[in-house]
Formats: sequence, C-alpha cells, structure tokens
Amino acid sequence: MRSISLLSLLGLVASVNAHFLLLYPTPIGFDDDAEGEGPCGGFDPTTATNFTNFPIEGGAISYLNTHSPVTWEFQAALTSNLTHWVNLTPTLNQTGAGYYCNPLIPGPASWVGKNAILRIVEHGMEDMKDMILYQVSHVCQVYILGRRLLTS
Ligand SMILES: [Cu+2]
Repeated sequence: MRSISLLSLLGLVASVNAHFLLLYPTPIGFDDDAEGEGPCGGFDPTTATNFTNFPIEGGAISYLNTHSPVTWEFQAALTSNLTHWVNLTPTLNQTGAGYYCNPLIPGPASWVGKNAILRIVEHGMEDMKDMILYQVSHVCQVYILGRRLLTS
C-alpha cells in the first residue's frame, strides 16, 4: 500500500512541523529548532569532518522542501574565509513542497581543489511571518578531468 506509507510519511513531516531537510551533499547536521539561526542553521562550519566531492562544473544538491512558495539561495564559502558567501546561481523561486534535486549547481572555477562550505538558504513565510532557514555541508570543490568548462 504505497499510498498509505507516503501519507504516513507526510503526516510525520506535518506533525513535527519540520523545516526543509538537506539530503545531499550530506549536511553537517540537522537541527529543526536551530535551522533559522544564521549563518549555518545552528552548526559550526569550522568543524570539518565529512567532506563531499563537489564538481566545479556542476554538482547535485537535493532536499525535501516543506514550505511553498519559497525562494532558494545556493551559496558557498571557502573554509579559509567563512564570512564571504558567494552565490552559485541566481535566486531560485519554487512552488510546491516535496523532494527536489538540482543536478548542476556550479562552483567558482578558481576554487578547484579547495575545501568549502556549501550553504542552502530558504526564504518564505511561516505562521504569517518572514522565515529564513539555513543548512550547510562541507564540500571539496574538485575538478573532474575532461569536463571542465573552458574559462580564461
Ligand atoms: Cu518550517
């Protein structure tokens, strides 16, 4: 009974009133209560333990969104400069809750081989108030041979 298990999953999400959940790259952690705290949703971005390879020419970001409509910012900062967040794409508008994957989010070309923090920021409304939420992952900005876009 696939529809029943999906409904019970949705019921679980609704009953804990969860915010969005970053699925990939693996987040540093998830704290629903602290997700609204900048810069990293209640986590310390200097505690680097679990780096994910993230191709410079485009890596995947997937998440479970629980709010609609929302806007997303996909950002990154080098671990050597965690106060300078760079937008990886234009702001993305999204309508509808559910699972999403953006398969080709590019990294800055000059960051090849460097460690960075990927940050996903969601803007929307919750309980009639402005909402801003954060989740972060550690990523290595890697260069995949033969697939790099030509830049000067
Ligand atoms: Cu929420």
